[in-house]
Amino acid sequence: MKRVMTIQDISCIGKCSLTVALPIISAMGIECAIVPTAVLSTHTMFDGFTFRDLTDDLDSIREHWLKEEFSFDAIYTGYLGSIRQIEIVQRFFSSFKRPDNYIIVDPAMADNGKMYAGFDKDFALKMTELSAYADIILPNISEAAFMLDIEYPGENASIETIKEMLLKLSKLGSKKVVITGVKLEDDTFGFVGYDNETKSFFKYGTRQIPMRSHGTGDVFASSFTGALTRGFDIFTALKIAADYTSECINNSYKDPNHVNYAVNFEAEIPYLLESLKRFSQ
Ligand code: PXL
Repeated sequence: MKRVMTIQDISCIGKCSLTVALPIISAMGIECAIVPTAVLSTHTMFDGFTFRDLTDDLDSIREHWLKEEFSFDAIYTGYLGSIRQIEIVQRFFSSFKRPDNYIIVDPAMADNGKMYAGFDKDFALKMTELSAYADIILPNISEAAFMLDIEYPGENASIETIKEMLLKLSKLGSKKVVITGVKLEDDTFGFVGYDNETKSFFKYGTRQIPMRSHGTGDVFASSFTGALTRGFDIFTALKIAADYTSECINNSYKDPNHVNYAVNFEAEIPYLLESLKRFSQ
């Protein structure tokens, strides 16, 4: 059985980070080893959330895993709480990177041009440093702008602007760069990427649904990590993730009782599993 390590927080209520990554990756038939970086009562969009920092536990988890000689087919990082945590994550990468496994960095730190609570420019620059170790990075438009320290071009940024950002991001060192949450020319909504090895752009869109929600980046990154680990090539894995994320948003859009802080990703897990079958034929 394949095994993925994911390093991010537990938001007890919020349907993001580990409460998204663990069920999605497990449902895809992959063992999901977790490194919880913090425990929050909710994600940071609620007022008054609690935050228990687990930074001091992280190196001992890493050292124990090294001693046990655990090995991972992918390492996927999401929301990290501090610069110190990013430094520890770099040590996880050095300890567990293999020539044949993937490092996926989702620099989860901003949306709609604004950083999440508690982050600043120095944090963004440290996240930029982390991305140099990654095989694939998955920023949204806001995160890409913060990583490059440029003005946020807005959610309706043109494809030309997105491509310029991709080229700049690719210079940071990761093999593939993918900007998510992009409105494409044909009125679809999806991702645009750049392959630093073949020097080519790629993109894919699904129908636009007039709803934005929290946690969709985590749904995308988790299902992408799962599909990649299941053996799909990078572009197919990105497509599987984009289709699934779009179904989750649509499910919530149609459901008058959906919670206002995340999408119904649980209800669409059967769709995701069907999609794995469909793409493997
Ligand atoms: O979905 C990204 C995310 C993860 N973890 C925490 C968050 C957010 C987004 O707000 O607050 C704690």
